[in-house]
Formats: sequence, structure tokens, C-alpha cells
Amino acid sequence: MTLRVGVIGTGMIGRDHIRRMTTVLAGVAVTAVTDVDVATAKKVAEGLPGAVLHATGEDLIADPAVDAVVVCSWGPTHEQYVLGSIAAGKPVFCEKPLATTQDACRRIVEAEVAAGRRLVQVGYMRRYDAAYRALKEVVDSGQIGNPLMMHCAHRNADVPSFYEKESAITDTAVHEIDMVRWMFGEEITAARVLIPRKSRNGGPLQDPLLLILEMAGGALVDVEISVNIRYGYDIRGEVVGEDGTAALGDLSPVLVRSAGQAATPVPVDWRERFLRAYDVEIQEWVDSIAGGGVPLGPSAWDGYAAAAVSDSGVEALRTGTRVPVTLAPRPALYDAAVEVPR
Ligand code: NAD
Ligand code: ISE
Repeated sequence: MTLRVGVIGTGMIGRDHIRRMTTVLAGVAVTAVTDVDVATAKKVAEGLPGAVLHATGEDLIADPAVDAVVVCSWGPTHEQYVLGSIAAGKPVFCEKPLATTQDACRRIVEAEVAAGRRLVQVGYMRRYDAAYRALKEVVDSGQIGNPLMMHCAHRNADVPSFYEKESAITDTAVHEIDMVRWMFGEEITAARVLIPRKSRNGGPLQDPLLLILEMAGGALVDVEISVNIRYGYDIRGEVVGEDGTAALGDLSPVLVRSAGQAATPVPVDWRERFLRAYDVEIQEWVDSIAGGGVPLGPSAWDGYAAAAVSDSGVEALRTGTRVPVTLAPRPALYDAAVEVPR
């Protein structure tokens, strides 16, 4: 059986997910698209034989030829489309963040709990990345002892002009926020932000930033967020345990020795670095919901928990203080939701 998917938002990641669903993955077809940028959506639809171009996301969700929805529009529009999909009883894969505030994510969690079944998956793709999965296996094996700290770096060569000061937390570090909840299997309890000297490449942004996260079990996580580092897209992570350390390995399969230098290519952007992770993520989503199953990846609860930490991070950035994270009680629908079944 082929899962018929409608895609809302045909921007950068929308087009990338359409490409993988139509040319890389199995058991899925894109049957409908929409975007407020009608010209782009029309062009995308023309390249998809049989696909319908809808005027609105609501029309796409209601289309009987759409079994499941993929939301790739801007963050502030996610809530309305995820709630619309839940109301229609259709599975929905929503790119991160689930919504831009924890209150909006709460409303999604409440709607899903009222519906009585898991319909939502959030696009936190690092859980599907081979390097992160290998790192988690080492941590879980106990080989390096109890994990005490994690050092992370999230570096973008540059960011779009609409990227704001808070985006460093809400749009960028939110990946680390989700990843460490999964890596450590526990919640984050407080956030702080330290502000170093400003990069001349950062324009109006405060760039870089250092986000410090406190884990429920006492471990500390530091995240360097540099979004105008120019040299490429570089994602780093090292867990420090009692008896050893474990880090994400070198990412390029090739090391070139030439003209007196040994060099490894650095990915240009997230599309290149996480290419395979996105493929695995969407294929596992398709396989999990085909035939009426439930999505097994990052849940609406995970989206809510990440947004709550992100809200604390934004407040810490604004106030320069340590800001605790307060989570609502987790509904039973999400028991064991921090762990991704493998
Ligand atoms: P983009 O600006 O390239 O594309 C977003 C598209 O959404 C645009 O074409 C815009 O016209 C459309 N849009 C805006 N409002 C809409 C509405 N109400 N209805 C329909 N379409 C609407 O942005 P992008 O980089 O593709 O990011 C989109 C989403 O994906 C964001 O939430 C972003 O955080 C997320 N993202 C995730 C990753 C990842 O690594 N998982 C990477 C990049 C982007
Ligand atoms: C973008 O939206 C992503 O999600 C990328 O993975 C991240 O590296 C980038 O900073 C975000 O703007």
C-alpha cells in the first residue's frame, strides 16, 4: 500500500522532503501540495505527476486523496495545521519546532490526548542520525561510566535574513534540546545563557551564544551556537563520563592529503550533514503509520518539552538569569516518550 502524503510549505525543507519521498523512499507518494507562495507551490506541483495544488493548508488536510500530512511551513503556522490534521484524524509529521511557544504545543498535546491516539510526529531528525545513534549506544552501554557532562557545538555558515536574536535558541539550539533529552533519557530542568564577545559576521544578532542546560539527573550540557561561522555547517557533541568520553566521529568518509595539507570536507548546510538521517526519519514515519499504525518518533509531548526548555532559554537570554523549566504532568498517552524505539 502506498501512503498518500500532502505537503504544506514548499520552501527549502519542504522541497527536500518532497524529493526524498518521490525519489528515495518506498511506500509513499506526494499527492498534494500548498504554500502561500503560490508560484513556488505551482512549480513544485507541476513536477509531481498527479499531484493537486491546494489554495490553503486546510483544503489540503480535507483532501480525501491525502492520508497523512507533512508540515514544512514557518514555525508560527505549525499549530493551526497540526490541530487541523488531528481534527481530521490524519497522521501529521511536523517539522521542528512543533510550535513556537510551549502554550501552543500544550494545545496540540491536549487535542491529541482528546483524540485518544498518537497522530503527531515532530521532525527532530538527530535521533535518526547514525553518529548520534552510535554515541547513544556507547553512553547506554555504561562503557564511559555515568555521563556527567556533554559539550555541543551547533555551527551554521550563515542564516537567512529573517533569523532573529531568539532564533539561536528557538530555531537552532532546539535540536540540541531535543537531542539531550533523548541522549540522557531525562528532562531538562533549567537553562542559562552566557554571552561572549560578538562576532563581526553576526550583524544585528548576538552571535555566538553559549547555552547551559541542567539535566534532571545533575549532568550539565553546554551548547555553543554560532550561526555565522562562514567555514561550513559543523555539528559536534562529546559526552564526558566518569571513566571516559565519547564523541561524534569525523563526518567525512574522505581525508585528502595534498599540497602539504591533510583536509576533510565540511558540509555546506543541514541538508548535506543530515541527508541520511532525514531519509531514515521519514521512511520510519511512513512505515510506522502505513496501514493505520501509530508514529514511533518524537511525539507531541517531545515537541512540548523542547518548547518549554526553549522558552526558558529565551528568557535566560533576555534576563541573563538561570531560568527553571516547568513541565505539565505528562499524559499517559506519552509514557516512555523520551525514548525512540529502534
Ligand atoms: P522556508 O522559508 O524555505 O520555507 C517555508 C515555506 O513555508 C515558505 O515557502 C513559505 O511561503 C511557506 N509558508 C509560510 N506560511 C505558510 C502558510 N501559512 N501556509 C503554507 N505555507 C506557508 O523555510 P524552511 O527552511 O524550509 O523551514 C521550514 C520549517 O522547517 C521551519 O519550521 C524550520 O524550523 C524547519 N526546518 C527544519 C530543519 C531540520 O533540520 N529539521 C531544517 C530546516 C528547516
Ligand atoms: C534550521 O531551521 C534547522 O533546523 C537546522 O538544522 C539548523 O542547523 C539551523 O540552525 C536552523 O535555522
